[in-house]
Amino acid sequence: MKKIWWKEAVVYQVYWRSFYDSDGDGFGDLEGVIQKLDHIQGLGVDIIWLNPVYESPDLDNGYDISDYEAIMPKAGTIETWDRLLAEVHRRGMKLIMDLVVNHTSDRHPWFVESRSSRDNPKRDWYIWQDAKDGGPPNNWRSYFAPSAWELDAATDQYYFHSFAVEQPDLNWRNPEVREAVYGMMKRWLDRGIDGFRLDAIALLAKPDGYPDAEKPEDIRYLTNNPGLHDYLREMNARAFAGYDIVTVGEAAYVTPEEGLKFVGEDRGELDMLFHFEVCDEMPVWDMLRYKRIQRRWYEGLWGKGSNSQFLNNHDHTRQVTRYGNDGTYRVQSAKLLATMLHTLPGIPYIYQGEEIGMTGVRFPSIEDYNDIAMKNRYAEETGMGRDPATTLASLQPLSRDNSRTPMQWDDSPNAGFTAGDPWIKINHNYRELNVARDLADPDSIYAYYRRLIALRKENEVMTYGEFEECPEWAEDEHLYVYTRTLNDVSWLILLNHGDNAAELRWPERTKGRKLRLLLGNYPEQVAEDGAEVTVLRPHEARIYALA
Ligand code: ISL
Repeated sequence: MKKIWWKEAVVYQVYWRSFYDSDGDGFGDLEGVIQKLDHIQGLGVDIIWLNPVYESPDLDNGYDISDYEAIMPKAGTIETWDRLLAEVHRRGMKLIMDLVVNHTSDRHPWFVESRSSRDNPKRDWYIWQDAKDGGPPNNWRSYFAPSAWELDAATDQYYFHSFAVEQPDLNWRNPEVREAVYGMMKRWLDRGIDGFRLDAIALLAKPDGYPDAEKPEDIRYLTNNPGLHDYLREMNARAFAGYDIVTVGEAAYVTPEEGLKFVGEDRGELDMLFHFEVCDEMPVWDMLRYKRIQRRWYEGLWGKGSNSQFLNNHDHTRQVTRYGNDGTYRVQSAKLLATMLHTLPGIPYIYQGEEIGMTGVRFPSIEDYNDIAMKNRYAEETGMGRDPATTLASLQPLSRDNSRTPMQWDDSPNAGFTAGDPWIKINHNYRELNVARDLADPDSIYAYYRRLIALRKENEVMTYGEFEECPEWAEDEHLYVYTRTLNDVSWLILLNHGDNAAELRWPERTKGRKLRLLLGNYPEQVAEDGAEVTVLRPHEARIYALA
């Protein structure tokens, strides 16, 4: 069977504006990414996911595109971009581009035309509706604003936006829109990229007639609507066919069964899902519950469609802070979470900085924050009279800026990220938490990620192995214990997500078998011969080969 290259891959996400600033303007840039490719390649990763670099007013950090085929000047030029692609390929890695086709910037020429008059030829490229009862056409919220509708006084109609007012949704019902998007995609593919990460792709279809929502706060009505998969099948046929690429769809709120509609190998839609629940707070046991819910994918659907494994990205706060322990056990916790993500079925995604255990932040003032989602919510809530300090405190843990602070390269000023004034504050812990420090330590988080990724390259069981949970984990909700099996190779993974030691009865299936420790996140290992139980230390992870 012809191997599919991306199934055995590890992905590294580059949020370029916070990666490395080569010209001292305070923003990371494409030249900076080029200069730091050795760091990425040093991990052993295969694919780089580059967040949007297209021309944009940059209100949502590039997710408000005003020209799909020009590079944002603060990121660099198309010539720099071409050099980045060549350098990535020269190192044997692949580059996938983040692409936003659910909406554009309100300054995209398409929207400027569309809003200019009701009979403009591009009017129907966006979603316009008359007022209802003197107000918005329905009661929908958007992700970033109290209403998903904005009145355009000049033409006395409302336009629809799933996110910020400045991000009007394209009207995917319009074949002209679809054709324009497919043509643009093919021009990028013809430049030699290796695929796309498709932003908010589950939102392309909207409910017919735009009916009121029973619960406007429960924003799921914006996603997974009828017609979506018709668009994705057409996109695959019209844009992706014929290219040896990988397409990754970002989709919140999909169950494993729904997920298979996007990426089932017989569906002709996308290759891989980048899925998550958008929860206000998802403590570690909820995250474990979610990973266990995904079990239906691993046990029933795995092999029929591909999935990602991640816990943080540029939207979701640092995993060691949100789901682990970013204090006493930060190093063990970072390694534990990585062990889970790299041993569960799925393609692991590493978000820049995760490989050194970077943590979330708490800035003292709303002025220190950049995230439009957070700032809009802060304005909305304080505008309704909520105490500003209480509002700030409630929004800080989930601010997307938690994961957007600049990469911490070393303990020099600004963590070696910029010689200028950084666009967002550096995390204060950079002096003791940085790449240089990890590179000098054979037991660092970075070194552990290298060993994990090397294990994957040497052992197909991590990619293709059958997954089976060991019921013994249920003795403590912070435990997670499972096996991966491929032919005669069987691995046992033990994880303790708690701050306390946890006793685990050796799983039945280990009886009479030899255990060989392949990788653990504690230097010293305890003797295990013949014992009935083992004690997992706080945030301890172990990968055993069963002989
Ligand atoms: O993080 C979320 C809400 O706070 C998610 O709902 C997220 O905004 C949504 O799933 C889509 O995210 C993507 O599209 C957004 C952009 O702001 C995000 O950075 C991007 O990942 C609009 O383009």
